Amino acid sequence: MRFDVVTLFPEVFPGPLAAGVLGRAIAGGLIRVEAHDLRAFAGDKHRQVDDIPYGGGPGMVLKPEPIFKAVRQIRGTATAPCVLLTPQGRALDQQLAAELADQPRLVVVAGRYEGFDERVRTSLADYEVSIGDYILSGGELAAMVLIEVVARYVPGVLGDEDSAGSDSFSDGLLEHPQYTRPAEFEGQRVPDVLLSGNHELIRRWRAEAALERTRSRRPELLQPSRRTTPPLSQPKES
Ligand code: 6GU
Repeated sequence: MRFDVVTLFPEVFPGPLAAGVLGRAIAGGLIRVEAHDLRAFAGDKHRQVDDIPYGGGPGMVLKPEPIFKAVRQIRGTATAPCVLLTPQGRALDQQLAAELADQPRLVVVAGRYEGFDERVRTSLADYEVSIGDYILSGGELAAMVLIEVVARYVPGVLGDEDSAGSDSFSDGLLEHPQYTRPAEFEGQRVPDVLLSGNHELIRRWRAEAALERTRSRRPELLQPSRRTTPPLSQPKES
């Protein structure tokens, strides 16, 4: 899968995406991340990509022309949905990530300043995505988060270890507690059941612990309307 990122700060990519699981997927050619400098698509010699808002007000707005030009030129004759990263977008979750991972290619646009000219939203973006209810100064970190979450659904990106689908949210619940050696640390013992060797009891204890943790910390995840998260281990074609 290929991600083309349109940004005013192409130098920050791939950044942390080059580490760990995703770094291996990039090195192995399974995932490709290309950053494109929005300023290179500006029409004038001052390479201006923003302008003052009609109607007045503080801050600058990203002009439509450079963004339309960038996305069209990057796409070429290929079809690749355009994902706009903004705090007004649809909240990113595993469900949306799995949907985006069905695409062989995405053009991801990271904004800055007070935001995009509305026509970028209405006539260019196929998806508008937010990574949470807080404000970042720009979409670059959000783009990295989106790329990582989506790439984990691409077959082969996760090794067998990780793809077991036992992560938080693989079943829409928070993860159960985990322990490793020693069996006692500073007076705190590992629950006996985990040392018992009884795999059926362990499975039941973990299921109950995951449910209880979700109930106490994130009860909204148990709403029937939200229990639609596809497992990470779900087989997918191509
Ligand atoms: Cl996608 N962009 C910015 N600037 N802030 C955000 C965000 C995106 N998602 C949450 N906060």
